[in-house]
Amino acid sequence: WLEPLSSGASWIHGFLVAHVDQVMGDIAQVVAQSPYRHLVTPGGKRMSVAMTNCGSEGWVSDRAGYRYQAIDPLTTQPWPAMPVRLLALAQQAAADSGYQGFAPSVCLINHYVPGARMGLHQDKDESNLTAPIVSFSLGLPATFIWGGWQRTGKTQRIMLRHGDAVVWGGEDRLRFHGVAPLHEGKHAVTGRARVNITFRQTR
Ligand code: MD3
Ligand code: FE
Repeated sequence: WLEPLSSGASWIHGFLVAHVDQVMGDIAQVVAQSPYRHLVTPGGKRMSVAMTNCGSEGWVSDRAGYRYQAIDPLTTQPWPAMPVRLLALAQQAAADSGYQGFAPSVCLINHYVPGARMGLHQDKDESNLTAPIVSFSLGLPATFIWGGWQRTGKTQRIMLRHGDAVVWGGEDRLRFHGVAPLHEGKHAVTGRARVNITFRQTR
């Protein structure tokens, strides 16, 4: 079911449940071609979350900064294409939340093991900040933290579970957000891990 979180954000509980095998298969194909890797922040810190991408561009970070680029720096080849069924699911989640015509070029895949976390940040590397971001969660549950438009201030927490989709657009697109350290656990589908997929339209 669809739960509005704010004026521009919706949480679709269990959106992926009927599609988990397909989505896990699509992710396995991407990871076989462009493996998960721990990126380094511009400040030189290794991120605890491992990442890869599919689509015509991917998000990368290194000492030079954060950016989107068409070539995977690890393989020096283009990122794997976005699987058509994954794209269709992302567009369905966006449309269900009131965002028609969502055309993501990027699918960023985040892999968390227990202890991995994502500090409070804004997603603002996209030149188009009017398109929403669609996120899919698989495997172990995680505490997602969302705040306001400044780093300091009140935050709210929701537990994102296996199969959930969240769509962030409108005024909520630039909220600060992060993920608390993943708790120890074992999930029937992902094992000792959480996978989060975000779909982004950069232009
Ligand atoms: C709220 N990922 O990759 S997804 C990220 O669970 C990221 O891996 C988290 O934040 C994860 O940048 C959260 C949910 C999400 C994604 C983008 C947002 C929430 C958002 C952009 C604006 C506001
Ligand atoms: Fe983010």
